[in-house]
Amino acid sequence: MGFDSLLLDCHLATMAGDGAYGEIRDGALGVRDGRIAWLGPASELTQDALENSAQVLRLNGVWVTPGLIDCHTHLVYADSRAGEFEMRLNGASYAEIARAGGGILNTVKAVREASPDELYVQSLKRARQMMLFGVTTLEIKSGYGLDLDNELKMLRVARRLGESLALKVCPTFLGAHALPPEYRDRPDDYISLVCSEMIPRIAELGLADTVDAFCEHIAFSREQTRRVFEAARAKGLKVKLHAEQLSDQKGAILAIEFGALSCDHLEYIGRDGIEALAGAKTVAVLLPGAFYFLGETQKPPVRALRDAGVPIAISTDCNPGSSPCTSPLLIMNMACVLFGLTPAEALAGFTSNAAKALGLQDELGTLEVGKKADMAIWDITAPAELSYGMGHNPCQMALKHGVVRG
Ligand code: DI6
Ligand code: FE
Repeated sequence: MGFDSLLLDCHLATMAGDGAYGEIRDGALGVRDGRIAWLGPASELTQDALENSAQVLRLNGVWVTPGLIDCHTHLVYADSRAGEFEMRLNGASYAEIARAGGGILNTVKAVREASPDELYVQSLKRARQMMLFGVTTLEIKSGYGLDLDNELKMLRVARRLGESLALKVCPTFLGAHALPPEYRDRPDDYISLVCSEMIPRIAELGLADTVDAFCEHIAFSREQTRRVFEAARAKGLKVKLHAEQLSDQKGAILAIEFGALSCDHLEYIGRDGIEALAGAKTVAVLLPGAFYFLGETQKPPVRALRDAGVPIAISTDCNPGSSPCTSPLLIMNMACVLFGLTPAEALAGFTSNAAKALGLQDELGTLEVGKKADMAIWDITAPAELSYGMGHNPCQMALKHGVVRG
């Protein structure tokens, strides 16, 4: 029996099995019903498969990887924050700008003023740029609305992106991202709103399956974060956390207590946090774009995480304030150069481990029989070239559920 699609004349970086990349040189891959039905050395293909496949893609010796998964983004937003970039280069810090009512709150103002269509059109451009880099799955957080209607508006825009593009969108509710101006000096009241109104409504509408929070001295405390997680758990939603980005709040330890999918940033995580991660299934998501863009000097403890066997994902953190970036490949390069990841770890960070960070490892993230046939095709001669290039894009095309994306 033939396949719906057969990829020939290519090398596969399966990101599963033996070797850093799970390489199969001179490989072939067959797709049936949107899933990988067979893969292996081309020499082992049957004559029947060669003759009876509906579509045969001859790829001229390029590399095939799992479609990239960007597991932490704030891609839905309005307007840029180039003005703050200038302020920072004139001496102001990110935290100072935030305390003065700028930063995240500037984007909150812009998002509140934007119509759903405006927000969609601006975000669509960024989603399309990501897709040009072989991204097939994208997490998108809310968190620039900070009231029920505007958080719902953001989550609906995220859903609309997933419906209109050949892209899987995983929506996350990040109501506890910053304190909105109308709740100034009343953070506990705002957290009550998040817990008793926003989370139940979003769960009821099915607009997000995961809840995130920003546990930081410029955002919310560990006790406030705990309340958010309890409300999420009560509605059967999963949790993850912006943890230890600017200081060690012991947020990761709390998140692990709630079975978090991931703890993200982690520049300031302590020994106790690493130990907690070591004993958990939680993924460490590193965001070198924010580290770079904010001129941070404290690096996340990559070696300790690696030695502890913690799965490491990486992500663009695409957002207007700390990482205005839509290139996963640039982030892979930064992860290697700035954090010391190997190119194979960087690719795992955008594939197999990114899938784990979203709880999608049974469906996505590696090239294995039975998984969804989401793939990116690269004009490179070795997988390390993906991390090696700076600001390049060798992506030739991507397939979503086995279908070549236009
Ligand atoms: N940490 C970040 O890096 C982003 N959010 C967060 O909690 C930044 C968001 C922004 O500055 O707009
Ligand atoms: Fe973030």
